Amino acid sequence: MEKTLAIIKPDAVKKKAAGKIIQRIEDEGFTITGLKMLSLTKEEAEGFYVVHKERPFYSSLTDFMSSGKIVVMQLEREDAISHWRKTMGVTDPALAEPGTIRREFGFSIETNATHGSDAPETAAWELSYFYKDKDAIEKL
Ligand code: 3AN
Repeated sequence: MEKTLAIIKPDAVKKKAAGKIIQRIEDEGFTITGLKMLSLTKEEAEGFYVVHKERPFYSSLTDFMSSGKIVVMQLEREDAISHWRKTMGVTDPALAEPGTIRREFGFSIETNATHGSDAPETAAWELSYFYKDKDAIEKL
């Protein structure tokens, strides 16, 4: 079974959509094998999104991701990475297919309700960021 990291972002937690999103995850056949609610500091959000460091939205994105509680999950399923990304829809909720989580619960390209790893290497790194070795970021 493949593993991926899913995050319910602060916008979706604030609008009380976390329960519906978790239900959808289970309906899609994922097994939730890790789940926790936490708040990221600005520095932790910067560490998580370090690949976007040079992007113009890095500062705003990391402010947003440290603006409230998030729900972090480890999901398992066959093709978990691609299936979770398909279930979320594309980054911009306005362009996401009807029926996807971002279309239903996202508000903007930044406040788009959920996160999902995009490849096996990223999934391994992102899971370790939250579930094993938080200091891994310092090695980057
Ligand atoms: P995805 O999460 O769909 O893989 P990425 O990896 O390109 O998208 O971007 C990571 C996060 O950065 C997105 N989930 C979104 O919150 C934010 N983001 C992406 N593009 C923009 C943008 N043009 N303006 C503001 N925020 C953005």
